[in-house]
Amino acid sequence: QNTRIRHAVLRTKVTSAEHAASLIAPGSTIGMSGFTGSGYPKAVPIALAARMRAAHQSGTPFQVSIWTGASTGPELDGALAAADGISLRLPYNSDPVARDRINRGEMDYADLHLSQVAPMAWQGFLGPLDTAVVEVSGIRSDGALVPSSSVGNNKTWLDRARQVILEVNRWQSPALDGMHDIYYGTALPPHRVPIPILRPEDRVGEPALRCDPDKIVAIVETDAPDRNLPFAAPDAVAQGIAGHLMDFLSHEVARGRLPASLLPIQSGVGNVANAVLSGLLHGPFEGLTAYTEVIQDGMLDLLEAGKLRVASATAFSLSTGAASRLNADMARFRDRMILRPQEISNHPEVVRRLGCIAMNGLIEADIYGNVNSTLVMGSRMQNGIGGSGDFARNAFVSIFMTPSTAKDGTISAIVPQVSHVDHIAQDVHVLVTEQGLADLRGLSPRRRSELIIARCAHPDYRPLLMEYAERARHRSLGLHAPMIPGEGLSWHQRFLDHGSMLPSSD
Ligand code: 0RQ
Repeated sequence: QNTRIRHAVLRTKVTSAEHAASLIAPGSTIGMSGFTGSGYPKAVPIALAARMRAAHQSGTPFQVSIWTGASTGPELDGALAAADGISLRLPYNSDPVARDRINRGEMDYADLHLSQVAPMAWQGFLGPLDTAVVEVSGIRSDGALVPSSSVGNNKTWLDRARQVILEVNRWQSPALDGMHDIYYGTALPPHRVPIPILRPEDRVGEPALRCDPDKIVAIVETDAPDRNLPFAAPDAVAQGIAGHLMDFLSHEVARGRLPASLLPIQSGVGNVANAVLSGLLHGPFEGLTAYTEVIQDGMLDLLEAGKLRVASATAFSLSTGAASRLNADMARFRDRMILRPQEISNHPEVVRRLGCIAMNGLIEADIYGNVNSTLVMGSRMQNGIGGSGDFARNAFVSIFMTPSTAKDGTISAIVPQVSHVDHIAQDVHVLVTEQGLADLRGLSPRRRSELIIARCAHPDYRPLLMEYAERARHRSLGLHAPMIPGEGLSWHQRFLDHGSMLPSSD
């Protein structure tokens, strides 16, 4: 008795990963599940990569376009990129093998706002979607699909694809059933209506995904964990950033600009984000809520401690330990967590209505507060813009945070001019490093630059920035946002030429 596949006809479609992969044609476009290493297919992409390698050995080209939710795992992006099997990838990637290929110019990559991918697919200009390959945790007797540890763009892939391949992963907790909220009310203009989410806990859709059983051409059973990364305890720099942020939030509450339970938080992943969440764990705020992209270890801790009332997201992004803790206790957490499609978890309308406190990382910021989140030295893709733009533009308070230097101090995260802009100064309300916090709201560019240099820059770079700003004040064409065009990117050039943004002492 297969307890995960409870639909009799669909049970007859269970097959091997190799057979499922053989149904995918070269040159096709595939919508895969997966978001921040959760809920991505783990068997079919590997079998597809093997087919590609065999084809390449016999001199036959075999590449496909891959659309996902966000980052996946080595079994998907890693395997397909290593097989030179991806012609175009969208919308977000953190896989090192795929990243190298993107930066060597061997693979096209379209870096899109995560909330816009599904609407763009519906608009049609991305082209037709041939196949959906989606991991689910089970199939109900009526054929509805119970999502797994991420929802991402799965609803759209299942609706749009000509054929559907499912992976049913037994590793995922059966108690996930009932946690998700799949909203089917989206439409293209002129038929759009308001998204009826008024609070982070609102459920406005259905717990499972609809899919026409006739479109399902293969079902592969798996039993494999998500790409759960080991947990690194926050370092001193991350704790410093978290400390400044906690002071800022307390100050805002004291001034009556934020309620005592704050507003729904959105927080990225990684060392700094985890330190902030652990700051909240030990901080004074109670009855918190999250309207965010991912539920990471720190959020789970906050839920367990009763500090976080409810968390809405589109995916989990957990360490191995936290994933087993959650899987063992899913039924207890289920009512306080909601996973939604990413066009809803990141929807600008909802983010603006709820008044999220957005907290995102960055690569570099300039002295006026423009932020580069994606391109190292203006050209080397790190990951992608992800959901940072969805949240930053629409947040109640948009906070960007970073260590003040990178690569052992040879790079300043605060530069005269960013080498690429993802977030314009208007979308950056607060900038924070371990050095301090700059509240930029309502300030003119010149005042912003004074504050950013004084509060956020590393002491090794602060005098250089002050000196640049001073010279710009004398040589600039206009004095609204003083700049010296030929010098703005000279720090990046110095790093590329000499391996450091610091001027050499000889
Ligand atoms: O490199 O991996 O080689 O060590 O960039 O940097 O400091 O570990 O910080 O993990 O928070 O990532 C912007 C990339 C920051 C991330 C970014 C190098 C640094 C290191 C990572 P290594 P850190 P983080 C919410 C919204 C866009 C997506 C987003 C990101 C690596 O936050 O992808 O916000 N953001 N989504 O050494 C050269 C610089 C550098 C630099 C850092 N100035 N120059 N290298 N690095 N600054 C996401 C969710 O909710 C899921």
